[in-house]
Amino acid sequence: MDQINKLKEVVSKFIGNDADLEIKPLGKGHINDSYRVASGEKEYVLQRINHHIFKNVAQLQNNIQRVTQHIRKKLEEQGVGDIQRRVLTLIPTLDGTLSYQDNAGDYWRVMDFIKDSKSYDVINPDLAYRAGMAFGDFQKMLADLPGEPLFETIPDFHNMEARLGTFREAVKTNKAGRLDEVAGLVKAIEDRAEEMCKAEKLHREGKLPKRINHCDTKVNNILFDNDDKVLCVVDLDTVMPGYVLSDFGDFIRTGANTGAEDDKNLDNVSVDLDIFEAYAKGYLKNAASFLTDVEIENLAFGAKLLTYMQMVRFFTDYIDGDTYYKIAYPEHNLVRTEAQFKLLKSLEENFEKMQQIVRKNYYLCTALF
Ligand code: GN1
Ligand code: MG
Repeated sequence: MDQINKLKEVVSKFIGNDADLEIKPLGKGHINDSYRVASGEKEYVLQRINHHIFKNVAQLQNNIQRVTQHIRKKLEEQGVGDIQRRVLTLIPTLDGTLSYQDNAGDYWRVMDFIKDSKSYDVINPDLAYRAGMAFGDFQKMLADLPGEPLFETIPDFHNMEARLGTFREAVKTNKAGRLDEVAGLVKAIEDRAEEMCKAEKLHREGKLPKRINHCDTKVNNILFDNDDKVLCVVDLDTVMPGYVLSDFGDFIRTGANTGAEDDKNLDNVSVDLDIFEAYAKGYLKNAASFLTDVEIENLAFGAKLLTYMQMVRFFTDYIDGDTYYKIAYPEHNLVRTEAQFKLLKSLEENFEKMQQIVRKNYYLCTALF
């Protein structure tokens, strides 16, 4: 069966048969495969869930259902209009399950497509301010999610100690025989390893809490409407307990980078402090009321940590022979590693300035309480 017919058959498990379905590839995620599906006036997103990475699809989908239903309830209570564009809606299969497994063993899900929406890979301070408010609000809305803790869809996902453990294993094994050319990067990672495990240490000492985090706050995971107002936060696969500094940091890593995540020209890559400040201001506006002093003091550190963590993850995948991230060309993971390293150095150079920006904006917010 050709691919389109295969996709049509999958869609039929969710919405029944429609001979005139239109299906097109969508987005640029590194993990799942996404498609935009049109059935008459109705539009959907179809995704093949990467179950090599998300090993328990039922629990993953259950997390997303709980999170989106809780947010929907909050929005209804606040009297917000246009709710179908303000939070994701999962479409169950005709049998009532939240995902469908095909004969090949692949897992699929369908969501409503959010109409008249767009995302950005490059933003300005005004959009960053809005995105900051949106992620602050997201954490705030989920702070009182009832029931048991969310399932960890990828165990130790943002745990730096665990990531370094995997990295050191990869270095030891040198599976793809690529280590010789990249010894400088191994040293750069080891030189910073102790500092970067600070969050895990603070957590063990009872000084840094885990809250419900998005864990993939890339700039393009926020949808805006045609007037650039935030509609909603998407890509909820990794919503799970984590440190707020890590959500803060991942946005800065992607949204406040003057270059691309995989920029080949390292001169393009540095931190944009105007975007940093705008995001911090928006985020603190909604989050300052529930954050502890230790969390505030470590937000700017989060930007360094998440950039370092991404450098370690891309580099580990390069050393392993590219088994995790989708790549567009053979050196892609190495190029990504170098680009993250360049950003990390820029964040290190600007660290004191970032600390001052966070402190100033926190002070301004709390003065209003
Ligand atoms: C992956 O596929 P995407 O772009 O949503 C990854 C993130 C990384 C990101 C790097 C489950 O996210 O953690 O930060 O690539 N997601 C997973 O661009 O590993
Ligand atoms: Mg993702």
